Amino acid sequence: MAPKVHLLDYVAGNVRSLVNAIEKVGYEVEWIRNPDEVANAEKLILPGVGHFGHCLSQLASAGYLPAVRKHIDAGKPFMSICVGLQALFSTSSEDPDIPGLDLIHAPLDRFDDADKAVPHIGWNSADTDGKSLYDLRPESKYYYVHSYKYTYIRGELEAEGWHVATAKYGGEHFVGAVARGNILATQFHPEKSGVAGLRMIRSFLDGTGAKTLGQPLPAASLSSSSQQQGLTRRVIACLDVRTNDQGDLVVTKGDQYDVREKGADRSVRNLGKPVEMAKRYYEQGADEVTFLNITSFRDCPLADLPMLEVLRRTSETVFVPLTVGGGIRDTVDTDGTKVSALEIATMYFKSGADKVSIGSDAVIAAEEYYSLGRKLFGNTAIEQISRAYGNQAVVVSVDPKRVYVPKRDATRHSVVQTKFPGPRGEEYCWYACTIKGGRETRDMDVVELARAVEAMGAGEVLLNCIDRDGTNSGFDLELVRQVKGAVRIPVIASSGAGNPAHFEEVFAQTTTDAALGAGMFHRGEYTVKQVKDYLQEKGLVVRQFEG
Ligand code: 1PR
Repeated sequence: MAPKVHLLDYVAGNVRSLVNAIEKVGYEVEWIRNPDEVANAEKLILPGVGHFGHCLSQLASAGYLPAVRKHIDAGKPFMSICVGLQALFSTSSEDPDIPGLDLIHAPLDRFDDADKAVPHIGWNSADTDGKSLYDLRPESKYYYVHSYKYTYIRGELEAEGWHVATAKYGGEHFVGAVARGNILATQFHPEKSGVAGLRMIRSFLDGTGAKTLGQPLPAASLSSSSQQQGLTRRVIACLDVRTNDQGDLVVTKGDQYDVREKGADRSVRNLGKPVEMAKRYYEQGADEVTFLNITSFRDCPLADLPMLEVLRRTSETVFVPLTVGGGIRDTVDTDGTKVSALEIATMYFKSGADKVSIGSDAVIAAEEYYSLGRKLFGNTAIEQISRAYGNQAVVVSVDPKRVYVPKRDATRHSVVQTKFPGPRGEEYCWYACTIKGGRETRDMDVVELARAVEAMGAGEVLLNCIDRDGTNSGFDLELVRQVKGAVRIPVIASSGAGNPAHFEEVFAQTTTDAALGAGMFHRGEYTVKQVKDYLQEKGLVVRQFEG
């Protein structure tokens, strides 16, 4: 029988990937569902879900805090992740009235978003300054997603006996992991950090990490490290999924959102099976995998069990973040039961998703937001899901289309002066939001939408472009610049990637936070690794797959 590790079940969360990672390294998870059971645990893990106040108030109100302290004081192995690391501090400016565990007598604050996107999302280093810390390696990268942090001041935590791993984001140097005695806490998600993260989890569970804590790393491992420090350029593989005419769930890919073959039969293009393709892209080094259920608006998502199964199976073998989109909105099930967007998102999270992506419903919510004088009532899907799972768990997928105008003031919308004039030579365009996979165009531009969803608590924008989708002609840089100029949350450039140089171009010529490709990967024209190699040759920092 596999050895056991106990996980604290204090809030319904997206912890399936953590369970999968623990099982992958050969351990069995046993849940702790009330404070009395903490005493049964030898090794205890506190997963971090939601925000600081939510995590700590849930722990406190369920009566867990004394039991957790007792476990730690008894010297038994204890690991906490993400907001779980933050819980060790005294307070956070995120929820100033809620006290932390105060094992580290210091307050957390928010990243400065004046010069960079916040949340900090992506793969970054965990630099241990040449010392052993639970098998963290100088050449490896780890997946972070957070807005609050503790600024690293050399020697300060060390004076209290902590061993520290750090990372840099923009000009800020922050704490990525801490360890002391029986305690290990990571700001990044080891369960989402590929092989590097699994290695760390194993070293916690088998006890080697605690034994070797603070020992000097072998000189060879330091000198062999060619990896540059800092946040890497994030490359995402996207799988548009739908049922084909034979009823099978397939990965498809459109040209300007038309996914049917151009020949006489007009069947849905079938490019492969979602679970296998996701695994292939993970092994090529994809930093994230996104599934978009592109015909969800026709079906009730609750009846859409195959997509949940795709997530369950993918999350068993793919240890990078998984996003799922399609049909996330308040809805009515086939039997007449009302189901909220939050309940649908919860089903996806429980099946292994780390983020959900909202398309059509975000546009409708933004229209209401403006019609009600930019007031929020807490009832939109974005607000509800981000409150429960954190902003970083909510992506808004935008499907804009160019609308050309002859002059800057010919419309009330935010325009760009374009290098690619319209059919009548128009030099300006604005980007109109669409819903239902581009089938309906609304009187809302991308700037309005992006600002509204940021106000509602979205953590990221997945910026597609119907004009460029499937064209292999490169990303729409004008669109990316316009949206990046409008919001502080990260933006993922999407649509049009046809070769590795297009990725380099969008990273070099815009401030995009990530770039996404679909067709060029599905058709086998290039691998994700080829994109990464190309970016690396051009001097950009990337993460390569660790086998
Ligand atoms: O509106 O919340 O139900 O979500 C539906 C989701 O499905 C939205 O995120 C929407 O973007 C997506 N979607 C709907 N119809 C289509 C379609 O193609 N007919 N696909 C569709 C969106 C665009 C990207 C694509 C990039 C890169 N696909 O996901 O992967 O354009 O492609 P490329 O690199 O080959 O150019 P809701």
